[in-house]
Amino acid sequence: YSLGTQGAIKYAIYYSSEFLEVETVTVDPPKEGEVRIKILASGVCHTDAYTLSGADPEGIFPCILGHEGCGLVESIGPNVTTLCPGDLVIPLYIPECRSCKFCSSGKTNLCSKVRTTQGQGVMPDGTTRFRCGGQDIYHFMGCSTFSEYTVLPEIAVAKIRNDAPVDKVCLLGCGVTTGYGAAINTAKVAIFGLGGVGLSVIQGAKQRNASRIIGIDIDPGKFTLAKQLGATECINPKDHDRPIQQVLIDLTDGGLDYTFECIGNVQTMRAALESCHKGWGTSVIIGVAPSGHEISTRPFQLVTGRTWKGAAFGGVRGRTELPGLVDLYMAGELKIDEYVTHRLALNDLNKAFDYMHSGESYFRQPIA
Ligand code: NAD
Ligand code: AHE
Ligand code: ZN
Repeated sequence: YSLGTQGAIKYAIYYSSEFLEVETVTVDPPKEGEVRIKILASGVCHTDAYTLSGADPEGIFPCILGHEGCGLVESIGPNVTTLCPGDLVIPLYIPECRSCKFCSSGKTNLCSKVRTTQGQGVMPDGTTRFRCGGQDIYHFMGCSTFSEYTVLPEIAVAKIRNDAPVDKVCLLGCGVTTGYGAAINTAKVAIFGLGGVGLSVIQGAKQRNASRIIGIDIDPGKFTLAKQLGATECINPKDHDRPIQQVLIDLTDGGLDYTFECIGNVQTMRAALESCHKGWGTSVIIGVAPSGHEISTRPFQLVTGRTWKGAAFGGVRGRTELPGLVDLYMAGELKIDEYVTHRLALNDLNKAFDYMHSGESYFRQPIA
């Protein structure tokens, strides 16, 4: 490929009606404050499947899906000061502008600088950088990593060390960071759902010295790796004839300090809240529930001191904190290799979704 910045033709993939198709897409050069990235590897996340299903109110088509990638900066637009061609980077669906109300608050990672246009599938100037057959193609979650090239605002790109293996650290672009970052220093925790996100909560809890880490899943095939990564015990709700919250309350002398819902099911969200200890237990919603589904519980659960909250991207500020997570991985303190089950070429992307849906894939499939 020509790596010049003058509108080179790049190959990419975009969603068209019912399945993903590989198409030749023109990826425009980066404009002011933007960078063009050569994507080297990308994972497949359930949130891609959620949007592909048509259930995401923010799904705009045709678009290029993918938001869990890693690649090299290929070219930079005017006034980009923090990135250079050749930098190894991870695209961020939650940017970090360091100046908006949210970034300045120090209370959240939910930067608002480009959130409106990102949700509309376009760059901050309101236009798209992708075209195919004369038609505009939309961006997805500001990342569109199922493409050999993509364009992002500088504020939505985390620069990482150049010796990191791209087919592993791409998973820090979403699932691993989401779980690992959400864990906090606490004693007794339970994790509902032992996919890539839940397993990463387990790793985070272990690293923060949780005394008891209980993994919950209806698929006992998930228990071996969960224990290897730090779960002290695993429970299959199907093995019990009582609601899982009752099982957990009895097992933990009144309930957990923290619970994490990593499934995306409003029933297990309720169970996770109600498994918390009276007076101080906190439940964190991480799973993305289908559009239109709503959570409920008896208000008494909150009156009696439980807290219900949620987290996106593990509360992690990407530009500041992702380089440190890459260092942890390189030092062997954060496991990622264990999550990789398949390596597929971009042309086989539909197979990656099939593996994910069938459960054949434990976690995500980097697309080399
Ligand atoms: P996954 O499908 O790999 O894992 C989910 C696990 O839940 C599976 O092991 C499954 O067997 C188990 N499960 C299903 N129903 C269950 C039930 N009733 N009780 C117990 N276990 C049950 O998914 P994942 O990749 O780990 O992602 C989990 C969720 O997190 C998804 O909804 C995804 O969209 C969401 N997500 C959220 C964020 C965020 O920033 N908040 C980021 C990434 C992913
Ligand atoms: N558009 C969806 C929202 C889905 C959602 O909650 N996304 C998470 C990341 S999931 C990654 O796999 C997120 O970052 N949310 C914060 C934000 O600002 O979008 C819907 O249902 O409307
Ligand atoms: Zn994701």
